[in-house]
This record gives sequence, C-alpha cells and structure tokens, in this order.
Amino acid sequence: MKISNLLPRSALALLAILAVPLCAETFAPRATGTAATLGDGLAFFLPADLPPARVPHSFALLEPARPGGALPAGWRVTPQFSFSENRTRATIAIETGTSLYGTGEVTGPLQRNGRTVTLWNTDNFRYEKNAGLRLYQSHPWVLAVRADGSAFGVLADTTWGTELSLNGSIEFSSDGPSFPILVIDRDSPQAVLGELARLTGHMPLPPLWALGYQQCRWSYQPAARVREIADSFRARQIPCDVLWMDIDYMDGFRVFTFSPKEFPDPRGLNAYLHEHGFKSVWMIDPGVKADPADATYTSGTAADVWVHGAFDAPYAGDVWPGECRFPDFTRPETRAWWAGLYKNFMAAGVDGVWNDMNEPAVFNVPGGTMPPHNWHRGGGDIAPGTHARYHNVYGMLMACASREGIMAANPGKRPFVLTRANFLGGQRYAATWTGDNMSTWEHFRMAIPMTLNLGLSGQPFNGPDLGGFTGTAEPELWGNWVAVGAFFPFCRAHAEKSTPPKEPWAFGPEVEAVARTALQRRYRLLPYYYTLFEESSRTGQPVMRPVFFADPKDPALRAEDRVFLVGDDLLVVPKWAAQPALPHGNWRTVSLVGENSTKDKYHPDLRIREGAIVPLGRVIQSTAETSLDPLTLLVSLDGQGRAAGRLYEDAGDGYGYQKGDFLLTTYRAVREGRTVTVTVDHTEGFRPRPSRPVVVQLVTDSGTIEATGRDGQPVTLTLTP
Ligand code: NBV
Repeated sequence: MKISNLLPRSALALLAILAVPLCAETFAPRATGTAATLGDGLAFFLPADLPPARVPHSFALLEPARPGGALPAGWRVTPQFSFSENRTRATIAIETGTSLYGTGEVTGPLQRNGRTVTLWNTDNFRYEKNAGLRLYQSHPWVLAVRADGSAFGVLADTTWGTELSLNGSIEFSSDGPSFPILVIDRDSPQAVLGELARLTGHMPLPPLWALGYQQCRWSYQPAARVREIADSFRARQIPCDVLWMDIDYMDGFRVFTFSPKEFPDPRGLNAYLHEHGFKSVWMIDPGVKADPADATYTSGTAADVWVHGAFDAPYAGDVWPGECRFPDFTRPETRAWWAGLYKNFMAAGVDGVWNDMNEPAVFNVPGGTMPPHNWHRGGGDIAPGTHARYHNVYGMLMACASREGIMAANPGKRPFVLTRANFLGGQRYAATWTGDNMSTWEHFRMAIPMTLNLGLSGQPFNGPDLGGFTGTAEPELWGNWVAVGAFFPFCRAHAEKSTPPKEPWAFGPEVEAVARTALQRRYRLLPYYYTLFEESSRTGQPVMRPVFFADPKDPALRAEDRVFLVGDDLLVVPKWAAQPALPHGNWRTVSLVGENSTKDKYHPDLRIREGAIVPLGRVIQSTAETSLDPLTLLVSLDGQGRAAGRLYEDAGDGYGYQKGDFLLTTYRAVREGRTVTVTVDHTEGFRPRPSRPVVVQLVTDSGTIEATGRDGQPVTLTLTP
C-alpha cells in the first residue's frame, strides 16, 4: 500500500505545500538530466531530479513530450536549472538584440524585456492588485526574436505559481517542484507560433457570428431592457451580432437558473433576439450556491463533485450567491457532470456561454481565491494535488467542461465560450477578454499590446472590454476606443454596474456616428476577418499582429505597439500614434464606408499592403444577413504590378467545412501595360462558388479605380496614363 493511502488528504496537502521548503538549500545549480530533441528545431529539457517517467501530466501540451535522441550539434538555446530561496528555477540566456514577447495576459508594453510578471490567475479589478503584474490568466511562455529575425520560444511546463523575469535573461522561478522546459527554435517568430499551436492546440474555428460586434453590460435587466437594446441597434442601424446577459439574469446568482421575476421566459427572449438577427451569450460562474433547494447544488453534492478543504470536507467560500461550493474540475466525473448541466440551459435558446470568476475568485479570503492547501482529487491523467498546484488551470478546465457540455447540447453548432481565467493552450476551449479594465486612455492604449501579446502566447481570439469596464467613459475616449476596437479580434463593449450607459448612442450624436462608421468598417471587413480566423485555426498565427511581423529583421519595428496589423495585409494606425514605426513599402490608405481617415479625428488610418487583395462584404446589420453580394476585392499592386489575396467562406456555423463544404479562393491581380486583370488563381474546398457580382477596387497612389464583373470570371481595369 502506498503511504499516501494511509495519510488523510489534508495532511498530504500540507506535505505537498512543504515539499519544496523541506529540501531547501541555498543557490544550487541542478544538473540537466535530460536534453533531448523532440523533432526538428524542438528540444526538451529536464533537471536531473526529474526523470522523464515522473514528468506530470501537461495541461499545455496536446500530447506528452516524448524525448528522442541527442540534441543536434550547434543547438543554441539551453536552460540552466537551479534551486534557491525555496524556488525551482530555469534560466535561459539571451543574445544582445533579442526582443522578448508573449508571457500571456500582461499590462505594459508589447516588448517585454526588463519586465517581470507573476503567473498566478488573479481576479484583478482595475488591474490594481500587485500593480497589474498578475492578471486572470497564466502563460508560462516567452517568444524571443533575435537581432537577425530568427526566433525561439520557451515553454515552462508547470502549472504552479511562477515568476517570469526577463531582466537580461529568461527566468522562470516556480513555487513548485522541478519542471520541464521546451524550446522551439525557428527562422521566424511566425514559425515559432505555428509550432506552439501544433504543440498546444489550435483555436477551433468559431461561428461567424462571434466575429461580429457584441454589446454587454452588467447587467441588462429585465428581459424587456434587453429587447430595447436590440431594438435600438436596429433602429439606429448600428451593426451588432450579440447581446450579453451578465449575472443578474440568474435567480439569486444561482448558476443554471433564470430569475423568475426578471427573466421569466428566457426562451422567448432568445427567440426575439434570433428573429432580430442577434445571438445571446449568458454568464455561468463556477461558484454554486450552497442551497439545498438548488438543483445544481443537490446534484453536485450527490455526485460528490466539490473541491475539498480541511478535513476532506467540501470547501465553502463566498462569491455572488453567498456561501458556495466549487466544482473540482480536475475530476473527469465533475467535468462530465458540469457538461451535463448545459443541456437544459442551452435548450432555452442560449447561443454562447461566458465563464467568469473562474480563477476562481473567492470573496473575503486572503489572496482572493481558495486556500493553496485545498485538495483536488484528479482522475485519469491528472494526479490528486493541492490547489496551489492546480489553481492556474482551474479556469481552463472549467472552460473545457463548458465547451464539452455546449457541444453535446448543440451537436450541429460550433460552440462559443468566453472565459476570464485560462492557461497556456486554453485557446483550444475558449476565447478570452482581458477582465476588468478602466475607462481611461491608459487602459485603452494598453489594450493594444495586451491583445497582441495574448496572440503571441497562442490565444488569437481575445480583446479588452471596449470602452473600458469601470469608471465613466468620456465621449471622446469611447469614440476613439470603438474606432480602434472595431479592429480587435474579439470586439465587445462592456460596462460595470454602477457606470453611466456605454452603448454607442449614449455619448451623443457625434460618437454615435463614429461608432456606426467604425462598426460598418468592421462589418465590411468580416470576410477578411473570417478568412484570418480560419487560417489561425490551422496555423496558429494571431489575427491581430504586431507590426514587426511585417519584417522581423527590422529593429525599428520591434517596440511599436500603438500601430498593429490585421493579418498581413492591413495596417491600423491610431490617430494618437505620433511618429509610429511603420513597415517598409507602400501601404496605401483605404476608405471602406466613405470615411476620410486622414482627416477624421477618431478613425484610425487603415492601410493596405502593396501586393495584397482584401475581400470585403456589404455593410450589414448582423451576420444573419448575406454579406457577399456583391463581393468586393480591394486590390493594391506591388512594384511588379501584382497582388494576391484569399477569401474563405463556409456555412458560418456547423461542421460541414470539416468535410469539404467550404470555398477558399485565391484571387490574383496582374498588370500588363495599362490593363490590370483580376482572376481566380485557385480554389480549395467543394462548396460551389455562389453566382454573384464582384466589384474590384484598385487602390492606387492617385485614387481608386473600380470595375465590376462576375465572381469566377476575369475582371479587367484600365489604368489612366
Ligand atoms: O458579473 C459581473 C462582472 C462582469 O461584468 C465582469 O466582466 C467580470 O470581469 N464580474 C467580473 C464580477 C464582478 C466584478 C467587479
């Protein structure tokens, strides 16, 4: 019999917490025990005290690492393991001129050199705790771009609380036991991210509606207010796809219930929203009210699903509903139980789910989360362990179970989950937003590098609370934020309970018009965004990209974090970005809905790369409408008179695309003499090409030339001499 079977779990928890201090030494280098290749440009390292057979389950990696033979000669990136001050460390040297990125959800600039963050998922209202150096998610991951533009990535495969310091080197210093280091070495940052996604999983293709504009508030209540908001969007002709239901729709904050007073007929509300071209997303928190009259609580108790505290009893902590129990998502049985709860819930016509407070946040306790010695029972590949060990993956496992449940409830539809807490690899299960930011210029500007760094950490589908969650948004700020925020991958405005209204029309006619134009720009670009999301779901490339992606060898672009790229072909230059570092080449300004961004005070300048073709749709009010009639192709020729670009289309939802029901068209433009011809170069997928008109808009240095034709047939334009 194992000794662990003889000890009570609470004693085991204590031992686990003490394990590191018990073997405390002052600084002690640890020999590397394993340094092996995992494939081309991929290496795996373990300190000597962690034999391969004892490597714990990886939450980040899709497959356990299988170390192969010796590292190739000339391998450049090798960690040094050490132990000091009761912390296990791995340190990786960097060459001069190396720029560091990633590190997950972080405040501060895009370039992370000289920064330290704490990887410990934290409910961090206004980013005030710990000066914003720990937030809701943890990504033990750094992307390093060398002076020559080649790049490597370092992944520390530990779920324990970790300090990640980038002061002259890359150092992971963990509260927990020794951990593996994985290194990806490639000739570009894009190739490193491609490999990261291969190892940790790709973002699954979301439904098209999730790319539209989304309006949220804590909370729109009662149901009649939600209808009013929906009606206002349509009456004012401001495009919007999704309305969000925050916690107040619940009955006394009991998850999986609807307030009988304020939301007596959720099915009716959802039907109304659907009739008007909206989808709805509803919040579900992890804390389950300890209420013997509540079905979730009684079924959870009967199924023995809760995280344990002292004396092997379910842990009790306070959140919105008062005293709560917390599902132990490390247990497969708990995840199955949780997933099952979504069947009835989704049957009310719910389209998407929002998992909040899943760090997990607990009120009125030190640290704002459950105690580190709480006990998770695990199961399957997951060993039993303390909360200190599993804290950082609590939200990820919850999102995973939610996703499973939604998929089982609606097997024909693509799931949409938004989660606040997550972990490296969590893009497999959910999109994310950057939590409780403020309606300030500082937070608005910071949202750009935050979104970029999450994208450089494997999570393409993310964005901030547009307009700022807490505080009063001045009209000029909200207008600027929606004008730039319209280009973020996840595009949702939100507002804290006590704040003045933050809908697009709440700031007067000028800002309302700004919002309309900004969102019309996004909606015209949706075919391009959808093409990028599909690409990202296969390649792991971010949707919103830092400008240095245009030329990783150019040192001048490395720190630029006001301007950003959407895909490779569009550059977004905010009004307030003074003397931005821009990539070389002729990036021509485009106007999508008649805006003049060079003169306008709000709208960022939108520029197209020379050599690009960007597909556009019509202005629509939601993705329930058909957008590609006509299809517009925005063409900007390079110096050789050539351009190319792609358009991905499918049913917008469901899984037909996995069986070939999609159409991926590569369009090409060629200039010969004064004639420019745009043709379909090649296609993939079995979806028939819709019979539709096509408008070609050739953007030149002296204006735009337009020609029309039928999609699939050559369209020619004549350049004026
Ligand atoms: O559910 C209420 C809020 C929500 O609106 C917000 O987006 C989350 O980040 N939630 C946090 C709980 C209360 C925050 C003060």
